[in-house]
Amino acid sequence: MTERLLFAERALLPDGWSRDVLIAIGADGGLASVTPGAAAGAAAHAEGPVVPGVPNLHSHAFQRAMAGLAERAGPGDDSFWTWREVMYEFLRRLTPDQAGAVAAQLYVEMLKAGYTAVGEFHYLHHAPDGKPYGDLAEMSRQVLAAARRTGMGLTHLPVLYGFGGFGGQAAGEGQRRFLNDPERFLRLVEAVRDEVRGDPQFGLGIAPHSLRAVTPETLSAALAGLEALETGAPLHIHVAEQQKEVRDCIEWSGQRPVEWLLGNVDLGPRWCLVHATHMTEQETASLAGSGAVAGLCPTTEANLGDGVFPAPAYLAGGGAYGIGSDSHISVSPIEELRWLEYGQRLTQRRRNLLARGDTEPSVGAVLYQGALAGGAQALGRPLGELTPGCRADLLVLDVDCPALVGKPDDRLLDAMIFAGNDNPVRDVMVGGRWVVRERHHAEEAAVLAAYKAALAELTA
Ligand code: NGQ
Ligand code: ZN
Repeated sequence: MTERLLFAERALLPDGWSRDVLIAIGADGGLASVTPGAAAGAAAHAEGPVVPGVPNLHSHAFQRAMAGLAERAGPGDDSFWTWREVMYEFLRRLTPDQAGAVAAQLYVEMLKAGYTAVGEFHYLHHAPDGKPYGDLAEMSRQVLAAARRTGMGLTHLPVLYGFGGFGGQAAGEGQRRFLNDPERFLRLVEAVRDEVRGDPQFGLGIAPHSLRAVTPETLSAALAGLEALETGAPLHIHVAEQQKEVRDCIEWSGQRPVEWLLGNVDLGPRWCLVHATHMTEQETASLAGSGAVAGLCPTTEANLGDGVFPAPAYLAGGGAYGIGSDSHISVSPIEELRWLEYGQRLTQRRRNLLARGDTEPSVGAVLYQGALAGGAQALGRPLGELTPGCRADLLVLDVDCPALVGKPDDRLLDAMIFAGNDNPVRDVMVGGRWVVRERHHAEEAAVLAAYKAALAELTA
């Protein structure tokens, strides 16, 4: 087997920082061996500390192009729900080629920021009038092509979206591009499965959009149909993000959204509950114990005025979590992790809330390692660890980044997350391939030119 070798003077392994680590990369883009205390021999030298790349577990790629367009006060009170109207308006014209150009631009930005895999929660399926494209998977293929072009690892999560509110309410005009019944939805999933099958850069799962957008019947049909296509695939859903959503769910079912899921689906490690912002103590403890991942998107949750996730109780209960950039008003794992802790500091008026004083006092280490483990679980691919069998997805940090200068190994993650706004990521490898070198992506100029052309068309 052809192997390539990388030597890192410092590398973050599952049990902490190690010295003189020899990393062998297999021809399949996976890690063949990881050996601390080794000699460099003929291996290429990493120019700085090496850490695993971060999985981004929640993305709506097209929203990158509308970031910044919903920050003006409307005539009445602005909210998540008025933001959503701006988003629907933005989708009146977006074409498949434009969506592909936006996704490629986003993925270049993500890679440069240190995200090496993404979960694409994909609901923009049809033409503006709601008619399916000639190829049902047209929009999905745009996203897959953007990932291939940029070298991003991707778990595609086609979204089941059938209704406009709890209890099977009719969808509105702004939602026409998203709608499928379970039968057509499963045909789309099958088409995507056929395209990604056997490629270790890709994974496949499904995402019932929210309890607002499905009924218990369509949810069951999709879950049953998926099992026939792809056993054990990840399952994602938006849940309990807004208080109005919680009230509407109670009115419909007598239960809160997370409570409903706990009682009505087999909530275990395959599930990723995105946001899960509004939970009682009981829901928080039960979700933490279920083995499911909480998909946290702190910058989007702040931007949309969602609320603050009960992270201390959830982590104390052993809950798994990962991070997502969701609406892409920020594309930075550092900013997501920083705000996960800062939301707690601001509301509780204390510090270092997400560290574990007894076992891991470093807030940065808890946040980063947690996001790696939960992100990998939610994306259903072997990610997030510098361990044989995992993908060779890694970042080389820049030793000249002022925030990192002079910091001992056990403070590096703290400094990276809490001590600056310069991007500390120098080089990025995904699936054994360097996609960012010295802060540049080989395709960045061409991808940006296509993005500019797409936005010029959109705003013309
Ligand atoms: C979405 N985004 O599907 O893009 C949602 C908003 C909705 C976030 N929840 C729309 N952040 O939930 O209906
Ligand atoms: Zn979302």
